[in-house]
Amino acid sequence: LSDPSDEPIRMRTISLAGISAASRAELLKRPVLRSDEMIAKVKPIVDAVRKGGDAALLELTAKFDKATITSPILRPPFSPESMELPDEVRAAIDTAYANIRKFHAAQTSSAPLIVETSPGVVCSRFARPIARVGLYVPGGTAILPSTALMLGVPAQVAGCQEIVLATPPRPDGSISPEVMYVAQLVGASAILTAGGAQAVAALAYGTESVPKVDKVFGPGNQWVTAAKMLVQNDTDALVSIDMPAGPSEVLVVADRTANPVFVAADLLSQAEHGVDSQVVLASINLSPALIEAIEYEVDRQARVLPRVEIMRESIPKSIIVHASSLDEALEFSNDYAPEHLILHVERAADVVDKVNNAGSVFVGPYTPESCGDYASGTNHTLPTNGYARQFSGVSTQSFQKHITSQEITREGLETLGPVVATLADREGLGAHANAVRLRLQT
Ligand code: HSO
Ligand code: ZN
Repeated sequence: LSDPSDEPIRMRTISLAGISAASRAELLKRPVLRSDEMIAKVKPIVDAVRKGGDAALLELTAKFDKATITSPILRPPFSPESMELPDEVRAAIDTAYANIRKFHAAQTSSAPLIVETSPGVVCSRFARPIARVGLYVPGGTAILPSTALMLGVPAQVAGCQEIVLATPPRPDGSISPEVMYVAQLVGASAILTAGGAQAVAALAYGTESVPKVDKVFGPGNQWVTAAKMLVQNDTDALVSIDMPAGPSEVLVVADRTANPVFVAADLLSQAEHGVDSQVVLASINLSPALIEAIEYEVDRQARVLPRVEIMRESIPKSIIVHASSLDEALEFSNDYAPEHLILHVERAADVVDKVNNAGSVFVGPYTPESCGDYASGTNHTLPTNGYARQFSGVSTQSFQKHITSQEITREGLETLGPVVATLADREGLGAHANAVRLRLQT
């Protein structure tokens, strides 16, 4: 038997030249998420928490997270010992927090939009925070204080009153000090020490101790995603979700100016997230020598990385797609609609104009995706699975809703009223017409 560590860690290569429509469509697909099957699997868990409240939640936490806790909720002030961190980690979190806050604060539109559509008819639109939000921060193979920042900062900036941060406990029942520190920075009003579908259910319905929220945010495994989809469809829960999240992805577009070391590093930084992570390299006429240099670098860098075993699975499922022009590569990228798009091309900033579908774009050789993942200011909660065609990443607006309002003067109604009455009559809705005519008769 051959030693798996002797196998090169390589991507598959496919050329777009002369490709059939069916094969091209195949390339654009992600591994299917069997959402209906997963929803059926999570339903008993969601129902158990809904009916059994805290007791069911604690039982499921003991079963899935192997943690015995007495209460699922922590309230501030959180103890300083629970967030003890090395100075440099704390300083790094502080800098990331400041940058993310700066970018998300700039997204708020505090001034209402006011338009006089015709004389005496004034329409306006203004934002209000969603009162109660639940932020899911995954546990599992990595602790993710960065996700706590990406969800907590816009919630704080938007002015949400109740911010419940949910994350699975460690076996001793505690939460990592990094996540505790972020919870305190973003002003979380409660920490729910639970994970998986059970945490989503507790947030959606509330329990004796867990506050019910109005919207659930955050990435998670298939269980979490399925539970979010399930509760979103239950009118009893009256809850919405940010977006259907799937495995993380990146598409890198590279031309002859690309640095193979940087390209490989960017591909691997996404491939290390999980065995189902999607990594695509779209090559624009790259020479065989440059392709070989990238492949060599992928293998060389992966071997010495701590999560090499994950990359041994995700990289062979990933693809190098050969395009013969910048336009062909961008057309492919727009059809794929990647969560992250990295442009390792000449005059990369000019290419951004051609991007129509992507969660977030990383422009030029010195812009690794890692910066957006952690600290530049943009949000890393982004649409995956091709949903970048119709979804935006999480932003401050995701934590707000917009209300419209109007005020019409007597004179305004004199001009607009007959228009409304005519349309109401056409729809056979006499009471609507009356609401106008009775006023104009006085
Ligand atoms: N790339 C991930 C976000 C993340 N990266 C968290 C590091 N930590 C989702 O797109
Ligand atoms: Zn990442």
